[in-house]
Amino acid sequence: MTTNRTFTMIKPDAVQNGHIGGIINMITEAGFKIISMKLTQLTITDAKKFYEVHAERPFYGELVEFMSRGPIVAAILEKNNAVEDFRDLIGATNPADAAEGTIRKRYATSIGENAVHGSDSNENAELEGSFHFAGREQF
Ligand code: DAT
Ligand code: MG
Repeated sequence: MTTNRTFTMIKPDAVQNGHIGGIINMITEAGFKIISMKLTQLTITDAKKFYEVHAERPFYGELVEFMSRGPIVAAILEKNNAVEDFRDLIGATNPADAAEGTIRKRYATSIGENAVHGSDSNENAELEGSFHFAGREQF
């Protein structure tokens, strides 16, 4: 398992609002290298599985519906200390708490529709990335 990779999704709100370019620019300006990238869409089943850890939370149904409602950009990113540094770049889950200069501060509209996903561990980065990309699609 590599420890210098993370997985991200530009979520349906940000894609719909025309922020793909702005977000990719912030990611590359912060020193992340793009290893894999595609425009795709989660099925309801995919979204349920992806957020299974939140299945008992009151917002789970809304989250699954939101994440599957339109296209997303899925990507694997590489940088030293990628998981932690990317969490710093995206900012707090609730954009109201997100620091200046973070992606969520600039592009998220609410805690539920918060523009980007970032893996929370090396293990999840590997699982989430390999769900979307075959080995030959990882550059
Ligand atoms: P993060 O995406 O910062 O890792 P998380 O893993 O705790 O946050 O939650 C996953 C997603 O679930 C989050 O990006 C948006 C949604 N979510 C979390 N807490 C929520 C809440 N209190 N109300 C509505 N949606 C929420
Ligand atoms: Mg999370």
